[in-house]
Amino acid sequence: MRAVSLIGAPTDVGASDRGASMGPEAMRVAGLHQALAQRGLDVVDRGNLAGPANPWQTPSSGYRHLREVVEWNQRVHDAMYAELRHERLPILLGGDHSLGIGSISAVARHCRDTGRSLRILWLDAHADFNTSELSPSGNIHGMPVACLCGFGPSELTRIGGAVPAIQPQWIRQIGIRSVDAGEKRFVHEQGLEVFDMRFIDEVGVRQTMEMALEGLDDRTHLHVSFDVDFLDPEIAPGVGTTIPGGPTYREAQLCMEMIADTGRMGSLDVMELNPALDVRNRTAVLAVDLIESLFGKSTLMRKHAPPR
Ligand SMILES: [Mn+2]
Repeated sequence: MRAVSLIGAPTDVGASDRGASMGPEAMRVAGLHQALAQRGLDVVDRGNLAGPANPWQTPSSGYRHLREVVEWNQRVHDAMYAELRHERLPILLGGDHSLGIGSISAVARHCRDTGRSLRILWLDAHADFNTSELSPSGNIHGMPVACLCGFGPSELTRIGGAVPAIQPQWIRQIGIRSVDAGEKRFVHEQGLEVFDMRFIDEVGVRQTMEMALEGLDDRTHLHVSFDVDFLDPEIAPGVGTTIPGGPTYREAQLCMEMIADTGRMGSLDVMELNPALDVRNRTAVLAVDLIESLFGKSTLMRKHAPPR
């Protein structure tokens, strides 16, 4: 797909900190549109979706701001689905990661419509596989993967028209380094494929990505859900929940370039960028740089592939 649509979802209703609502504008200020247009893509910026304000309440029955999160996700679902139907590659500019529910349920619906299989790369410091029983906080940005797999309030699990929206085997989680105890058990129980930071430390990004991308074919839709907190906080301070020990700049670039090499990416989320915590927009600039790599920008100067 050479046609790309930017969709801003300026909200932090699912987050534990305020500020991810400013993420879409920060990426625009960092030059996302121009950077993609320079890659020869047909880029349209659909502007920002509108939705309820953040009421900043405490959780009720295990969820914080459930009504608002549902409404935002419904709008994200509709917007993503519309772009996919028009054979455009949607880029969701978050916004907190709870919006992955609307985004990925739309992608899954599109795959059902078109008879494709779906592979999801979840680049994140966290597994985001909490449920209201497991989550101490009730913040729904810690729950999107569980909701997509059918574990969560029905208002959220049914957004894409099928419950569950996805199967755990379709997901590859990469860069994980912070998982709650109960969540960890649940991740194992459901058989999620997790390439955590220790795995990356031991085998390196190259082999990790080869494994995560194994088995794609020309009927596979590849969705990338990129939580900016995936990156090491040294290079990406502008996120709500920084966890040390993430991928370096070069490691992140290699991840993105290897995804680009597959030629299969059909949709993308860029989530949890928080300009209120950033330093002179550097995390947004970095996010744009990495998105360019996802679309094939590379410094490749070599004649031969490196030995295996
Ligand atoms: Mn996340």
